[in-house]
Amino acid sequence: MYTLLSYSPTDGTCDSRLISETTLPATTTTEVSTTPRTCPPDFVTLNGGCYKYHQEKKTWMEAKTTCESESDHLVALTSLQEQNQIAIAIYGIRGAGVTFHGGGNDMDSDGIWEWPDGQPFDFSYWEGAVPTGGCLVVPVYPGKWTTGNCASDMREFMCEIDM
Ligand SMILES: [Ca+2]
Repeated sequence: MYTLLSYSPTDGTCDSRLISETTLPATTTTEVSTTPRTCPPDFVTLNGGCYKYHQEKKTWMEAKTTCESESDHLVALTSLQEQNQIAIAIYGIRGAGVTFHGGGNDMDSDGIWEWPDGQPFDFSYWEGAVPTGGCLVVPVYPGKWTTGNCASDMREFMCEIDM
């Protein structure tokens, strides 16, 4: 016997039921789709990427865990276009003065910034010199990036699914 769990992020319900081994298919097939992936219903599509903004505040470390459980990672803003699209979108939702966690961090080596999806950190939008230590703080448009404490600063955050 197996327990089948299904969780619905839209209404928060969780359904579990036992299914018998005999109901499982004897063989599985993998279908290769030629149509583009689509974003899950609670994510928004922007320029080919999938994003979900969380207005509840968490530490960067907690936000990282949340994003990894429901998507790929905390948002990685790897171009000026992506940075501005996201910052303008959040300004539209939350208004001026809001900051949120982005995925950039230099935990492995102080001053060497990395994105959680492994993309090169060759675009940046720092307010001033490249900072040392901390986790990326993204302000709504048109603000520039700063850093905050990864373990204690509570902020809203954005998750991203790579497409
Ligand atoms: Ca990205």
